[in-house]
Amino acid sequence: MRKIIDFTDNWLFTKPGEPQKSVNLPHTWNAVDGQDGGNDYWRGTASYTKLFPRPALEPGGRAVLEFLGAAMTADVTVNGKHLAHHEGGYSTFRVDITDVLRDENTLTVAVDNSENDRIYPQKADFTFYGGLYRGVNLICVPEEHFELIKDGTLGIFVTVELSDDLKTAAVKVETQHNGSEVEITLCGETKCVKSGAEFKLDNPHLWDGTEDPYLYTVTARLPGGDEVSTHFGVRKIGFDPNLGFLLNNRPYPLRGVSRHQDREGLGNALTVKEHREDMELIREIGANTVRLAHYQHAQEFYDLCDEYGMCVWAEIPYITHHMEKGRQNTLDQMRELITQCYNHPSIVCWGLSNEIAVHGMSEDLMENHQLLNALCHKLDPTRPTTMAHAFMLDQDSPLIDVADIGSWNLYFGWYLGELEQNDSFLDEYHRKHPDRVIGFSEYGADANPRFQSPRPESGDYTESYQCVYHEHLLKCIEERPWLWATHVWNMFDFAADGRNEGGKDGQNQKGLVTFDRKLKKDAFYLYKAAWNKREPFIHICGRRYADRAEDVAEVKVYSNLSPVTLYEDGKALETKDGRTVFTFKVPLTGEHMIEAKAGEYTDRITVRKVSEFNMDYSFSRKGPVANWFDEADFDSSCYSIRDTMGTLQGNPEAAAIVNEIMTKARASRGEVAQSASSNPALQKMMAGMSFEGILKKAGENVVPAATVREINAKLQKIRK
Ligand code: GCB
Repeated sequence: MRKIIDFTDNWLFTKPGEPQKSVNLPHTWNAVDGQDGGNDYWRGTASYTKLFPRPALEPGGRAVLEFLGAAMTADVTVNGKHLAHHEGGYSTFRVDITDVLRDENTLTVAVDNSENDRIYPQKADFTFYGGLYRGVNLICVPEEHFELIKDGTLGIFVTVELSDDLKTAAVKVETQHNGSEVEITLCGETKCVKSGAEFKLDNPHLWDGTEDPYLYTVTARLPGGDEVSTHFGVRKIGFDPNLGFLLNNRPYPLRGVSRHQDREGLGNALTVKEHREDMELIREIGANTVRLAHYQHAQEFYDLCDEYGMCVWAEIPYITHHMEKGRQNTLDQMRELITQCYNHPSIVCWGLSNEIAVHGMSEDLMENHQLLNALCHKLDPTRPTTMAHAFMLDQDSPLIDVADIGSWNLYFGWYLGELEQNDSFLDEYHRKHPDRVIGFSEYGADANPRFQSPRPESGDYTESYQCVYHEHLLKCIEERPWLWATHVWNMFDFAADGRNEGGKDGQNQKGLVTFDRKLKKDAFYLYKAAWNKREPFIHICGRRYADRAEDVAEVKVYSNLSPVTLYEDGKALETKDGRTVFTFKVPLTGEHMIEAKAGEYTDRITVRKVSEFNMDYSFSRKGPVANWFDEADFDSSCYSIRDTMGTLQGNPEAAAIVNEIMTKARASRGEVAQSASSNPALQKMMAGMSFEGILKKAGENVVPAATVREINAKLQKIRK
């Protein structure tokens, strides 16, 4: 019999310069400083020590320690003997300690998250927590047992081949063990074989996404009593340049979110409770896919994805910056990811890398990708490989062809450019590469729910702009069913120690839900209205925006119902038919109760008319920027600041005016403007931006309003 002893409690934790303390797992030493951009978090080597008695073993039995996640590097010592060194903070690894056991044992794990040039990730927009942050077990197995050590394997692999008509499935079960035969049982049928068996299922119950994620269980048993089991799903996945993703032969556009695993106050040291809560929120929004970024997540989470029918993009942390010395580590992390996650029906692809070419291409980088890609195909011929590309990557780059399918991270309308450029980028790319399977792996905008605006602008960190942004992006993805998957960046705010912006230190606030999971931002309800078909609801946006200086306020309602009626102080203002987003104009005079109703569902907020904009709502504490050119009417037969850079550059006279001001602006700001000259993708992106947008982003300090007026007056004199 296999015995699993939980090693959660009673560890002695030693961090240099601090008194020893006792801790329980899961544990990270960066639970607090990892989310505080003001103080750099601690990266170094700390150790965990645990005393334990000799476990009872059958004659010839083995005792194996299981580490579910040690970030980022671990050295395992038992009774003074160094037994293992493991690199990579996100995968399971196991260490056989049988030969050094005594009656009383001392286990020490030195865990290191310090900077180096070999182990991924080293440069990325998230905190690299250190610690034994998942859990540790001692597994005791009989002499004859399933493999435990090799790449953290479970010792059982299931591969399903489903016939084209979905009527029959061949289920191949392979096992790894040191015995001479094994009994494999599936659906009441037991086969006694050397290591692998094939079962046939007629009319199998399919694993069919969120609607019906049916799971089968297969068990393997050795005569000596060791036993393993795994669940699996019977499903067919397909990827088509025009139809997008197919599940069980039908188009099934994957629409969902990305998830980082950490949480406020806990860092990455989570329990099943937190994983379940995250899954509940992802289910509430109605997503059918999760990108588990940017590394291997806890097995519990992949299990939840299997259980609830989420299709998963799984990846390793080969991100942002290619390291010449990191090749072996990418291969190791990928081998472990695939070995440990192979049986999860939820996983539909393996992500090789994320925005890896942003610091430039090299032969070594290409070779690294080719090796990774070949490794994935060797270990798993059933799933395609993918990559997440930054928009700056040359669309003809040979890197794109390495993976089977691809995906773009686009932030037009947030970091750069106009919202519409997301649409045009994807359309042009699709047109130019009709044979490529294209996804949209990241898009998002930061929002601190404290900040609100009647005039939302890109870069203002308001909850209001996040809504404007996602309303556009939702439409963009709805109109493009050929996108095999789309993932909002991100479902949850997460720790990014390098950041200090938008009123919070050390956080990326692109989440639809806050870092503590307590507040669902308005944009959460936008997606819920579009995607959640199970739970009728209605939501009024702007509940944190109580003081309003406008005479007539815009009130937006998100709902999966229609029609929606808006009431002010009990009086019906208007009823609207529609889908997802319902926008109303509400006159304000004092304090008002605003109520929205659809059938029996209702939501209400209170707003107050105030004379001046409440500066607490503004991150910059300047209030919403009212530019004269927002309201102005320009002669459209002549050039104006409203034209795109590309249009303006097309006329030599207009170009001269624009270039003069851009040269000046470049001197004070504009990394983008500078690098644009050498990067065609950036040049193209700039050409699609309106001059007005660029001037707004540059701000008053760089180009004063009077100068903008002057430039515009000059442009308006040039006929198109
Ligand atoms: C990206 C990265 C992701 C960042 C995100 C952002 O492209 O892949 O790791 O967090 O952008 O918010 O800037």
